[in-house]
Amino acid sequence: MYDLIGDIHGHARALKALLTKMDYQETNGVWQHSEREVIFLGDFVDRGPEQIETVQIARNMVESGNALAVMGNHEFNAVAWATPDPRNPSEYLRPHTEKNLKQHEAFLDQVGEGSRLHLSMLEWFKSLPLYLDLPEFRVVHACWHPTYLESVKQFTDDRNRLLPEAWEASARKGSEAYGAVETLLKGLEIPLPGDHYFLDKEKNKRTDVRTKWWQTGNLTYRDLAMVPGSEIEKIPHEPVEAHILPGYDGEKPVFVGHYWMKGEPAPLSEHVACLDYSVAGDHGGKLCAYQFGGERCLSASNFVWVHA
Ligand SMILES: [Mn+2]
Repeated sequence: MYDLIGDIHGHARALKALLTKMDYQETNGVWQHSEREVIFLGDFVDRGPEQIETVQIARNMVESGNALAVMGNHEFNAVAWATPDPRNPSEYLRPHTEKNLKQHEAFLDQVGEGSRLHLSMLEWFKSLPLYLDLPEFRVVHACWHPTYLESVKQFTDDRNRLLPEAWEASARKGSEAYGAVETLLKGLEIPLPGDHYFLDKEKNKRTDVRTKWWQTGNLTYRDLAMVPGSEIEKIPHEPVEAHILPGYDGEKPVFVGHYWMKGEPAPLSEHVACLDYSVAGDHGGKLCAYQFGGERCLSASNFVWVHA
């Protein structure tokens, strides 16, 4: 059986505490459990103080068969940051803007930009699948979206890993690959009607909102928007057309990270759970796991966490 772990963002101390709490032990440099395996939901890097150790713990577990992992948007961005743009040789697939540098600087400092360790970590990031569809549940960093999952197949191999030749298109705004990867790893964003906008965590002005994509029924923009609490009043109560959200079929549970949740961990619905509880947040969040025991309906009592 599996223990699923949410976004770590360089908080190796919290990761070790959480593994210990779930009875994993470090033996010969690898954290392991005699009966259980971990599934990491991505976002190992950026923000936190021990990013190298975090990647090493997760990678050792994956490479020794003690864990599986999917790619987070921060791993995708790390690869795109370091990959020259074939169309503009002096540029990179992820532009080296002030804003992007600020988001990635802690990792680059800790790993040493261009070092052997850096290149080795990028190789591992590239090897991570975009999603897992296991017999009993599904895993994706941000959004399980049937249309985009279908369209991403032409850009991935038989283990759901982005093909080497698909990275360029995946980073090129407007392409089919970009739309698919963006939705799976960053969630389903929709434009606000009229000239509405809000400010994100970094105080950047945004005209697209992240959605609670798993919801169904008659919803307004405010119902489905995932924005900082102080901004919610800026989102209008105008109805959203029903076809915009994919909903979720509930065939089996799906686990995601990505959404910087707060408060007491609990499932989002019977079949959907987010395990990102903001361990790297400014006000000290939690690193959260879900101990899966084969259940069809997710239970709040299976969440485990440690404080940052
Ligand atoms: Mn994320």
